[in-house]
Amino acid sequence: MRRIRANAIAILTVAWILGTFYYLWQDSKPHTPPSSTDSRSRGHGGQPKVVPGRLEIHRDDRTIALIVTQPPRLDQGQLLGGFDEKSYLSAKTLKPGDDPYREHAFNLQESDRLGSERAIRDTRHYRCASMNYDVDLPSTSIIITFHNEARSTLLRTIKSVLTRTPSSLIQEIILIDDFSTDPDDCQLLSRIPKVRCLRNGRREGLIRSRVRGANSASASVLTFLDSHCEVNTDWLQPMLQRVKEDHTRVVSPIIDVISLDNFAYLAASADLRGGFDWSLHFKWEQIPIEQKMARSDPTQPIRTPVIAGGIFVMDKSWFNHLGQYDTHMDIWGGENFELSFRVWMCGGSLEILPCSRVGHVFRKRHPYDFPEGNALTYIKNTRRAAEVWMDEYKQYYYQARPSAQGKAYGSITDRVTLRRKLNCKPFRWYMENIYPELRVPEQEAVSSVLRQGGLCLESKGPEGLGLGECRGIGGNRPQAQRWELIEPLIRQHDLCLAITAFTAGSKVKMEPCNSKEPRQKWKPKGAALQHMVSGLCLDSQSPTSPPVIMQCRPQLASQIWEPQIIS
Ligand code: LR7
Ligand code: MN
Repeated sequence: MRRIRANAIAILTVAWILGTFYYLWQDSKPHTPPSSTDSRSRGHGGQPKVVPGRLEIHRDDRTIALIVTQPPRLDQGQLLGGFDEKSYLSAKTLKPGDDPYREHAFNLQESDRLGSERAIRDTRHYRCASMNYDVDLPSTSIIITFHNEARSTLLRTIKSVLTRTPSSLIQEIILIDDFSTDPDDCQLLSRIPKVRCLRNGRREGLIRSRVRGANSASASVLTFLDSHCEVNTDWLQPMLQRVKEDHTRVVSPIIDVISLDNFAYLAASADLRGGFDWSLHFKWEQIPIEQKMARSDPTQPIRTPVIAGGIFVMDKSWFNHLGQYDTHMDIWGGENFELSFRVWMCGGSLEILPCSRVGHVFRKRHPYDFPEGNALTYIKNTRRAAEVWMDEYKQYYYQARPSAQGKAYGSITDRVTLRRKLNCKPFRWYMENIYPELRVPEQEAVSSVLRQGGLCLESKGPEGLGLGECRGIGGNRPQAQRWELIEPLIRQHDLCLAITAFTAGSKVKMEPCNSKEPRQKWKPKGAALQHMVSGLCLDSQSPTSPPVIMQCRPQLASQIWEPQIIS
């Protein structure tokens, strides 16, 4: 009896101990997150998504789900390898009494004070935080070109990338030192794991530097950054996702503002896109109102006519297929128009992704020299873009920037050949479909006579044309000798000068105006008038027979037409 009691007590004790252990074990076991209230931890298959480098703490009290995602605490040694951050930064500091803006056109003292890393506000729309991205996004080569960048801004750019990007997405960071004064600015940074440094043997400018970086990149996707940026939370995934889905998309983030005075990180408006005026001056502009109304989802991409140029992601083979950049552009400027026109006109698209945010220090002046001068370089680069891509619309560029006329811009044969080879659409298509908001300037009709020696071009009969003795003076000219020159048309009332065939010797006659009719398109070529499509020039032949088109010989008296403006 006693034995039985003792056994029972022993069994109960063991059961109690086991029960206690089971209870404690249950409590410490990780709980699965609830399925109904939160989707951010879910992948496509409904399984909880494993986000690399992220710690998720889930507390499930059956009614609410609290999920806290924290940036990974990265070990500095692991992050920076053999790179000695302190000595890199302290080797160059502002001397007391020095102007902190002099060298970099931003407040160097403030930048240095911030150090290599800092917390910044997540400036995205709150809905962006619950976006899902593929777990198998491609990795990317990040290309940063710089000329005499401040060490603190350059290092902050790199560290923000390393700390705010899942490391599996970074194939490498390629720095191109565009012949900065101190090679160590770049060289020392190559001790950081994944960072490579290429130094130019002479100053090339950002365009050729980026091409060099792209050529040495080993990933299938390229990511370009300026050398004074700070990337924000999840900046890269939205861009890689869009490019992965369609390799012809070229995507950029919303570019936040880092104050050049106090380095405050400020959110930029999410309603802007890239635009320009006819002088090829880049500007941010409001999304057209109809598009704004149609945007029900603030995380949707924004189509943009042009990109700012410095911060974008592009598939590497698409970049190569489209002809990289125009490497005859120097130092700075214009390449963003050239790339943007090319992408749109040759079958791709440009977008700004609101869920991607990158801060950039905007400056008011260039802190570096332009070997050929700032203005001449900008004119050369934009003139190349206009000559290759803008077709007849380039006249508005020249109208807005008269000083560009006659300035050297080198040979564009290669780029014109590229455009033909890629079978790109005309600029008119770009104007009508991508940037219809850009208005062409009001054409003021200029009335003039077209004089050749003592004779003037005049209309004769319903369609005929010939030369007649110049009659009348000032505004008092006969109607038959009064021409309105509205490029590309040469007009008299509603009739226009047109060729009859595209071959040399063809007659020229008058017919109802239509600015899209190729037979009616003319442009001045020196003192001659050239038919735009055939390339032949208006030739008076002889005073008695009607004018024809002939091989251009602008010195030839029968091809010289002096316009004299009449009131
Ligand atoms: O000779 C040079 N070599 C270089 O490597 C001159 C410059 N650079 C580097 C420079 O260190 C910097 O990293 O090129 C980059 C751009 O030069 P910035 O920062 O002096 O000029 P920016 O910020 O005004 O440049 C904007 O316009 C340029 C036109 O050529 C480029 O497209 C830049 O990439 C572009 N920057 C951005 O789009 C960031 C957002 C600013 C805006 C709008
Ligand atoms: Mn910049």
